[in-house]
Amino acid sequence: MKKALTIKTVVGGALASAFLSIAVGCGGGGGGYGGGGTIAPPPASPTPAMPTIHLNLFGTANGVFKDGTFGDVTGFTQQRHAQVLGLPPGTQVIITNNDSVAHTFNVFSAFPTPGPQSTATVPNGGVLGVGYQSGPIQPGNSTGVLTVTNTTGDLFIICGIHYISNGMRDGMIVQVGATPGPQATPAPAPSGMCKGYGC
Ligand SMILES: [Cu+2]
Repeated sequence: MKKALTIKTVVGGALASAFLSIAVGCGGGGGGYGGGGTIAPPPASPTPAMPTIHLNLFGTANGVFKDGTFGDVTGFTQQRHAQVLGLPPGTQVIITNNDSVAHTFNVFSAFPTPGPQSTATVPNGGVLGVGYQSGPIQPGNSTGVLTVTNTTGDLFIICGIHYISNGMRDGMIVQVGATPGPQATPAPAPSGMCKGYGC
């Protein structure tokens, strides 16, 4: 108010009145420019997205990551390209198939002997731990919300459809504070030719 009144003495007239009304409109909070218009509300705090495991084997952005513990892993990521998964125990998570064909997510305590792998659905009580089997997840579909096992350690993941044919397998580290591992470096696709998830 004080500032606006000072302006009035200098400028005078209708213009000063406009300044004065702005100052009043702002509640006298220090004046300043840009007042009188719509005050933008603070941005809504973004809702943290639920951790998501993406299935992608045939998309060109997938790649193969060579991991010291799990060997060559491919087809699974929490980011863009193939990587070892890392999740804290008890985390709620979903698995989404971002690929163009169906995949499964089968969990073991060690990689199984390659053979005819199961595509059966074993919900395991909604616990993403040893014994869980998603059954075929169609392209674009997701599982319901799963809870990562409370048992810490390494889990071994395969796709029951592409384990033998394409080596579609991964590791999943369950530890407090665990985060996903380094990502594969896919062969660069010709400009504009990258297809599928992670491009
Ligand atoms: Cu698969």
